[in-house]
Amino acid sequence: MNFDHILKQIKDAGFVYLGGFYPESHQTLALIGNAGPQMWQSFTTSCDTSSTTLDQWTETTITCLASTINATALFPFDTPPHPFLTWAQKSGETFTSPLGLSIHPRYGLWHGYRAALIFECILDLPAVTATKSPCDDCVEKPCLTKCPVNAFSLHGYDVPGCISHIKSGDGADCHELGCRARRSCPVGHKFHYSPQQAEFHMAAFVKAHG
Ligand code: B12
Ligand code: SF4
Ligand code: SF4
Repeated sequence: MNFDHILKQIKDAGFVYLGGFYPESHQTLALIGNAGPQMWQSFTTSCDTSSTTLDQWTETTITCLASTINATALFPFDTPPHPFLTWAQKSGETFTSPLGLSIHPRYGLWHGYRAALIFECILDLPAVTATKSPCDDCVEKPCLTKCPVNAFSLHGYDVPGCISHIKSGDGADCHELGCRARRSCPVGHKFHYSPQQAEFHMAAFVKAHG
């Protein structure tokens, strides 16, 4: 099957291609996810978001997509977790940012993985977008200084500190517009999540880990 045809099916379903590689000599793995408003629009217009979670919608939508292109889908919310960020690094399409999140040369930190599609054949994957990380030329690294509670440090990511800030009155900014450290990154500005999408992800994060 031609990969351009697969890319079109991925796009028509509201997702973007985020990189790929060959895990075995007869296998292709393609990462797909959200960047830009399309996935959020598809999700919010195609189901009742008060009774269907984003993960439920993702599983239904991508399982259907996978069956039309002869792929098997693995999800970031499967347990135990698949190493999506290690796969992202292997693809060469994205890089590890100082925050731990992956950074894409075009979308910046504003992308998430929704599935890995496994094909039992070798497909001609698109060439990688860039060979070096945007972080290499970012002298000031604002992402490391803009968190109001210094949740990102050499000791890793302070999840309880982050969550208690988001839940406090002072954390309304992070809660309503998304992580301030992430928003300070100059790459991929036009792909920032809308306030509705940012608040949705933050509320889900606090509910799951708070
Ligand atoms: C557990 C988990 C968390 C945990 C721990 C993260 C961690 N230290 O690894 C917690 C709850 C803290 C977390 C938080 C967030 N997460 Co999270 N998380 C996961 C999950 C479900 C599993 C990760 C895992 O254990 N993998 C197994 C290990 C063995 O493999 P690996 O992932 O390849 O290992 C790499 C990571 O651990 C990474 N890493 C190391 N330190 C950190 C720190 C952070 C903050 C992150 C995100 C990664 C990271 O380095 C390893 C080598 O590359 C993944 C989905 C997935 N299946 O990958 C999402 C995932 C990593 N999370 C993601 C996101 C977006 C977030 C949040 C931004 C959520 C939000 N608010 O929207 C926050 C980050 C902070 C913030 N202030 O907003 C995205 C990252 C997308 C991207 N562009 O990189 C993922 C891939 C989910 C997705 N659907 O895209 N997350
Ligand atoms: S602010 Fe700079 S160092 Fe931080 S993620 Fe963005 S480009 Fe990378
Ligand atoms: S959400 Fe807010 S408190 Fe949490 S890491 Fe980001 S900037 Fe810091």
